[in-house]
Amino acid sequence: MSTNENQITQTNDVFDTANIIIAGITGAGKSTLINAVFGKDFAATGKGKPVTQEIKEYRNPNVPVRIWDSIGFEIGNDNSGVSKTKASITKIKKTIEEQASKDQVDHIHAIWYCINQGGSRYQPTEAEFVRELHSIGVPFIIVITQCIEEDDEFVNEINNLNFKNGITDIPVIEVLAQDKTFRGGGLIPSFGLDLLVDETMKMLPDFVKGSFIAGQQIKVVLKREECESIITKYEKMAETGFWDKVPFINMGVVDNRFKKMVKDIFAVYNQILSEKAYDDIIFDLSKSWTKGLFSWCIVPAAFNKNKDKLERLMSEIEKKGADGLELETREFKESTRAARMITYYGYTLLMAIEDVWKLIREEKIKNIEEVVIPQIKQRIQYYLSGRRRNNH
Ligand SMILES: Nc1nc2c(ncn2[C@@H]2O[C@H](COP(=O)(O)OP(=O)(O)OP(=O)(O)O)[C@@H](O)[C@H]2O)c(=O)[nH]1
Ligand SMILES: [Mg+2]
Repeated sequence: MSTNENQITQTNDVFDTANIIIAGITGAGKSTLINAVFGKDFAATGKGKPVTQEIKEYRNPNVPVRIWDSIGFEIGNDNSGVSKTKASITKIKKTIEEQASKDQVDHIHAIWYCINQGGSRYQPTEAEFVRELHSIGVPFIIVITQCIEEDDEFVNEINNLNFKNGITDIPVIEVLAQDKTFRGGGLIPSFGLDLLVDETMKMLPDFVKGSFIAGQQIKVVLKREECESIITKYEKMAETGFWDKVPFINMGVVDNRFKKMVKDIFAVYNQILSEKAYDDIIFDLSKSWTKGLFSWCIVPAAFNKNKDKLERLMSEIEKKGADGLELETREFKESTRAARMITYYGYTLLMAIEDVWKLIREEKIKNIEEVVIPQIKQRIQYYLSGRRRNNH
């Protein structure tokens, strides 16, 4: 059991990282963007003065991505007419060169250049800056940040200036990294991050694509929402008479619809497994039966015996997002019991997949049934065992 946990930690230690430079003037929203894409607290945010004059490298032991944030980045001339643009370019170039002199996994793999939609327009000096950096050959994306609306005119302006400079291959992506609230109570929900993730994926070298997928949180959130709606769908079906009696042995064998839920969840992760692999996973999920965990569904008297354990497990899952798992009433209808089981097993599977997914490399996904599934099965056992340690 604990070997598995060690394995997962070790896998993470040897992860190649996807390395990205984020450039853009103070207040553009770089830190906000980094945190939105790679997880909260990845970079410190705050209005005002740059913290240092140098480029700052962010690492996080749990995220296989490294970010170089160009703090103190400036364009234009200073009071005495000296080009700040040049100094900024020099700093960023230096970082790229330094990294390029190291291992391939240390190279800078992409540049996100941020421009605040509400700030100044795209100026020739800025276009010049972009041209200089783009010419180094590192994949380059312009991110229009803090967008309160889609502004085609602004996008065209950028494309036109770039075109004049002979650049036709820089994607321009409009993003609102964080919901924007207004004093009157209005709210614009964040948008565009999924597009930024997609565009970046297209441009990254293959060997760090897996790290980037694992590190970014956007598609994970999208995947989770999709899986939750799948679980809810099956839960609703169960509640409205999906089974005419609560199945008390292997649910997948009893009812193909349960297997279909498992298949649907894996499909969200772009995985189609062999029938045997689904059966194995369902068998593992059903092991909680033999431990008496769900025997109360059939024998209500067993409810009292297992109530504490069940409540603990259910509240654990509730924290992860499942709703309405109250165990107050002892007079569940069979359909309600079936629905609770669906939710419980659905979330157990989802949590196990998520744990493993964020730590695996792309080449391992290619070997899903031999390498990934055993790890997922071990995580299922871990969650079903009810012996959760507070180590993360
Ligand atoms: N609601 C909302 N606020 C944002 C967004 N992006 C930036 N902000 C706000 O704009 C301010 C500046 O954002 P930062 O992310 O700190 O900007 P930065 O580019 O990292 O700035 P420096 O670190 O000074 O270079 C902060 O108050 C953020 O909360 C966004 O997508 N949505
Ligand atoms: Mg910042």
